[in-house]
Amino acid sequence: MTFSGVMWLPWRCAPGRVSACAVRRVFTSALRRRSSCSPAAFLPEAAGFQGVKDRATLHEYSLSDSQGFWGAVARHRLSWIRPFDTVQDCDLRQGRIKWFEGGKLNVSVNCLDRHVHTCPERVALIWERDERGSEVRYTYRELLEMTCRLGNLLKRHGVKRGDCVTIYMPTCPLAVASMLACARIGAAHNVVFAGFSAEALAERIRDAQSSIVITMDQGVRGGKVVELKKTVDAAVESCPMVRQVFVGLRTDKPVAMAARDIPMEEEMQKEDVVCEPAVMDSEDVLFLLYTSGSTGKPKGLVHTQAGYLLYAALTQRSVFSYQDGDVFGCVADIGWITGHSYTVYGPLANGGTTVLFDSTPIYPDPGRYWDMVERLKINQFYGAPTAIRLLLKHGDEWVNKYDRSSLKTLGSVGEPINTEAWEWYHRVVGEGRCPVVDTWWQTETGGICIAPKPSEADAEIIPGMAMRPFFGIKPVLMDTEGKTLTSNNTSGALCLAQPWPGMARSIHNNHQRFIETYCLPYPGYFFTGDGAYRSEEGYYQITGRLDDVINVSGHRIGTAEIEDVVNQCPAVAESAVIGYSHNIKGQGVYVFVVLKKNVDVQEADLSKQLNSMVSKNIAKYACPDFIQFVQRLPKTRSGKIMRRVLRKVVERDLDSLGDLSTLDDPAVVQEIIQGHRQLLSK
Ligand code: 7RM
Repeated sequence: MTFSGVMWLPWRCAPGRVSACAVRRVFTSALRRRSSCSPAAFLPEAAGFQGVKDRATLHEYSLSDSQGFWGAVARHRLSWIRPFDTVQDCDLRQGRIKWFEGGKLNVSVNCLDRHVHTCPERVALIWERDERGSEVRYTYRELLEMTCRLGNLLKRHGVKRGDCVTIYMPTCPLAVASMLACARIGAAHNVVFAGFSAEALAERIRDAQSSIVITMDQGVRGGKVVELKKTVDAAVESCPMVRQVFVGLRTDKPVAMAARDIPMEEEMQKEDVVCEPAVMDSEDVLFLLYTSGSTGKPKGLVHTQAGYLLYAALTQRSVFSYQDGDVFGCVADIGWITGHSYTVYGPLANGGTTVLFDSTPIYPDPGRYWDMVERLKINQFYGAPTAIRLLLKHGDEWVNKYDRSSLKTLGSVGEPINTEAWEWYHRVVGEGRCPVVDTWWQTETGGICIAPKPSEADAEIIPGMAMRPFFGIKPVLMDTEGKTLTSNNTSGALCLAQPWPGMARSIHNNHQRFIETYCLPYPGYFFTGDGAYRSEEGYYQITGRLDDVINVSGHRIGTAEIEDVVNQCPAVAESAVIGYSHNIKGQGVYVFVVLKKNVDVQEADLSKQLNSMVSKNIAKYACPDFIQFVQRLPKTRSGKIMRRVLRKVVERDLDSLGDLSTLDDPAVVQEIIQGHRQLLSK
């Protein structure tokens, strides 16, 4: 596919949008031709849908006959042990979400066995290790064998259907096998990003009530050793329910092994290569995945078997135009939902070849991604805007050094992609010939909900816009009163009006919080927490979070989580954390701190201490970029911190501080502005 005919069009800014007011539109050369794409090109099973002629009517059909649509797709795409009786039984008002009830299946069979039957020697995984040029390939046969041995080992150590296994590992084949082994024996997994601290890991182990942890001796990332086993040791000290820790090997350095620790590879060798798959109900739990919300406590979102897998598989194939034989390169860590859906479950359910990227974009140099694209002949590359912005700054030569002719589609995820980064990705990385798909979705949605594709080959793609809802997705914008905004060229709170199979079912141990967070704000709709703009043409652009969640380098973090840690410091009276625009990370962390009276500390020492507290209690990425000590915070007379004022100060948007009349003492604003200027001039 080739893009040509680039032109500029005026851009109508949504209120509050910061991005450029002009945007380029990219048309394909085929624009002037009429599309010859049939819906069967997007979805072979659509051939049976009466009267469906193109993508738009297929999308309408998926909404108007949701049962017919998802029923056909589920029968066509998944291997069932027993067919389902009903397609869906959902009521968003009550937080009841059930898909494909009565159906029985096993997710690992769908991801492995059925491909082993047809093409056992096809490569399932390419592990792109930190050491450049040392990639390792695993066929479907080998991955199934590893999964079965591990499944048997877990069973031998008492793991049962319904148990939850915590996985604290880097992105590697053993981690994928661990996820699939859980699925095989009917246990749920809880993958915790291996960059999280011992405290954060412990909190997630306890909340998930996990008695088993799987980890590695050490990780290797960017040439540096990451002490995974040591971190697990520290974490399980405060997790009395942990019975066993399975330890895989990555480096040669021996690590201390206690009585509860089990050397994984050694023990796996003793196990049988056949492991009977558990017969699971569609709505049994497949995994928990913790994500940040607007309170200090992360929430364990619950995803179930059939609907999740179906949605991940369908979106992976159609949003990226993935075809059999392609090499899919999603560089997300398996600790995030993107790694779950587009490194593991989507590609494997489709019998694809998926890359496990276990390094950084700039190790050993900023050519790493493109060197990998050349070496592994990657056809679809899926990454985060923060990395694209970083590489853009390093210059085109790092890209041009390598042959990227294998690339067909480029994807972006995790945060808004600014026009400059989009253009560079499209023009330099993709040589202007690969569609760039800006994909919007969340841990909660399970898979991509809004993306430029699938669409007719000649359909336009607008830079920095997710644009089109996926099949079965009905976005609506709401005003502050909770009324639906029906016109175009409008902004509002983004809700999804119909349930879809990939959506999260609950928050672990707290269904009430699930209902309150997602179902109650706009009764009858799923509230995403994001704001969006709908253009004149009806395309969607995500404008950012509406709650106190910020996005640092594509990592979601609640400001309240950081505040909770900062407030634990004995010298701190109170604090407020604000996200501000950062030209590489997307957002940076800015902390306002009020000290207790009569404490005698050096601000510089305290800053260091607060930094290490955040790193120890959460993760390095959550560390403050700026800490400003203030006498007091701007508060309303009822005592609420006016974050809006703090946000305006750090964004240096002093002309629009807004109504300050409800402030208890408006003089505080000048104090804060002064302090902010001083901090920046240091
Ligand atoms: C997949 C993932 C979800 C939040 C979401 C948004 C933001 C994600 C985009 C985006 C603008 C995008 N899951 N977000 N994708 N914002 N454009 N294409 O990131 O649960 O970790 O984060 O990320 O705010 O609500 S997540």
